[in-house]
Amino acid sequence: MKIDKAEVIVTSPDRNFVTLKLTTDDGLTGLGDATLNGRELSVVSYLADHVVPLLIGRDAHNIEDTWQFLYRSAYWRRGPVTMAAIAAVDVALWDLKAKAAGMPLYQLLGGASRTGLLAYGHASGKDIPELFDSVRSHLDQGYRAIRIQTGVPGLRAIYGVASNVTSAGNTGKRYDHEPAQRAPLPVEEDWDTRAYLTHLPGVFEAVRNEFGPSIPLLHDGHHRMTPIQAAKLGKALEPYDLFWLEDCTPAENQAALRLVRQHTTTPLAIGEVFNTVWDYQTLITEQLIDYVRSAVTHTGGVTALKKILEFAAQYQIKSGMHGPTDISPVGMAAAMHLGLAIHNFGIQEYMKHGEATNRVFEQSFSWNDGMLHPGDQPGIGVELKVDEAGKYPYQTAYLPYNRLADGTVHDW
Ligand code: GCO
Ligand code: MG
Repeated sequence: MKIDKAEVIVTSPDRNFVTLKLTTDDGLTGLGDATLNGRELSVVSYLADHVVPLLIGRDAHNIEDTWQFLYRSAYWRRGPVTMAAIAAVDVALWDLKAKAAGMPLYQLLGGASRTGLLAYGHASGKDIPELFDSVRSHLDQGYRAIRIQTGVPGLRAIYGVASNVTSAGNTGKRYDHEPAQRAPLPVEEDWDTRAYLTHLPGVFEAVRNEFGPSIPLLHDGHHRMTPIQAAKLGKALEPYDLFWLEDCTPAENQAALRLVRQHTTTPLAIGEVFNTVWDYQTLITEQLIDYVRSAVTHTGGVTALKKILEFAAQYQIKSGMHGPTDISPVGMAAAMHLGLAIHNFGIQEYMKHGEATNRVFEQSFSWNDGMLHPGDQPGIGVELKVDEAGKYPYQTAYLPYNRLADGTVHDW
């Protein structure tokens, strides 16, 4: 099974997606997601200019060897662009191998360890009534676990708050800035950590009073706090029994989590911007986190993320794979197969893609009663409709960024 053709396909149905499509000499095709939100074209160039020429003629069965070859031979290791490119090759090869075997990918990863994957969705509102409507709409859609984000009094649009609650979760247009702003410059938002820390515990109190103690609730701090602020927030949220507090501090300083951990029993999730096991070394070995947030798409593919999650399992740390709409249906499918197979699955983030995206990517996963299942098609179960994809050319898009009241740029 030799690789005959490798194409990098860019399409922008609801937002930009980068997909690698491999075709073998026996006519099988495999897909991998290489979407790096807001920096998509760097991965396109990395793949098309530097990786595609290396793939032609290679044995598609040798996944581990290809992974090691792409990682080690480049000399310049790690980084989001490199690891997204390697991830795309890796997932496309797993898709091919599973198709060749006539099995869904999860079977090759050890078979199913569960019947389905608990998923969480994103509820948000500029104020509490709007947030409650959004929570209700997510419960109606079947979600059994819900992330809670709200506006903060005195601040304009902020991270994670949808502009149109009724459409959240089914159009792909979740927030004011989603899809990543299709504009030549990034949108500026404002931020005030003190106002946020004062406001948030009351929001969780209100949600628990309205919706009861049993529903798992999550929150994303999006890297905005210092370690001591994060420790304070974790402690303040303890009465509301969160499933997790995500990205409470900028994740590149692993040692910062020691301080947070000493002060709170609120479970911690980190890692959507990480790209190798080295980003987790201290966090895992010192048990400073409870959930690994890495996506297959940004962490070198199934091959690499499976190893990270097996390492984490030795420390009773579970998976909580990143799954916003900027992970394409190809990346989501790969995550579902991996999540079904590993022992230490925790939860899967799941935001529904828009209709145009679903027309471009034909999918076979199921969503029933708050649980995801990748389906039983051979491979990962996603096919790219090239004609549909061609209708949506790339559009310049940026994520927003934020500044404090005095104009200082803050963490995004
Ligand atoms: C999440 C994330 C996303 C990111 C986005 C950036 O927890 O889902 O924080 O909303 O902001 O993926 O590309
Ligand atoms: Mg996040």
